[in-house]
Amino acid sequence: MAIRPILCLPDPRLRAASENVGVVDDEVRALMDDMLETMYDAPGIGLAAIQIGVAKRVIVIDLAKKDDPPAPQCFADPEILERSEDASVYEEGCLSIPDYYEEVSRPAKVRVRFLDRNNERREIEAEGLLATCLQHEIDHLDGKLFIDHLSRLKRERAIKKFAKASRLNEPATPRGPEIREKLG
Ligand code: GNR
Ligand code: NI
Repeated sequence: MAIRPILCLPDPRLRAASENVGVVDDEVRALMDDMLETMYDAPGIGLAAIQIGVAKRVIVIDLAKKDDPPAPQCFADPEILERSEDASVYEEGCLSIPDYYEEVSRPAKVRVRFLDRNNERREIEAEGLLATCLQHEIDHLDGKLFIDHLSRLKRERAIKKFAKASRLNEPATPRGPEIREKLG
């Protein structure tokens, strides 16, 4: 098990589409374990493999409250089979977009087919935070981020904030460290 670095905006890998795994074997299980450890360390309630740079359709989620025992859930090759007409709004955040939170409206319920940690094909009907989290994570597998659901103005503000931060940290820029400090 290992905690792996989480990629942040504007890393282009976050925009890549991930590939199906087909079968949940020991290698995929090891990936799920690293993802859970990374997610708990962050901490977050969900993580998609691409957030640690692995372009495979694997997601982990744990919605247990702080003082309750852990309740890890692993999903490989998830597919949304059905979405409800009614929407629900949650304030979302993303470990790949640190310190940025906005309300997002999504279908309130989804039916999802997936392979579990034991490679068993399963189907769940999710609602509430699980429905939102599954959709947020499945978006990651398609290179989509929660800011893509916001107005263009809000999305561009968020992107701009991170573009600036990454320019200032870019070692290849001609700016010296003393100027970087002033700008930071
Ligand atoms: O930790 C997370 N919290 C969260 C809150 C509301 C909706 C979705 C999420 S997922 C996020 C972790 C993350 O970035 N997963 O991709
Ligand atoms: Ni996210």
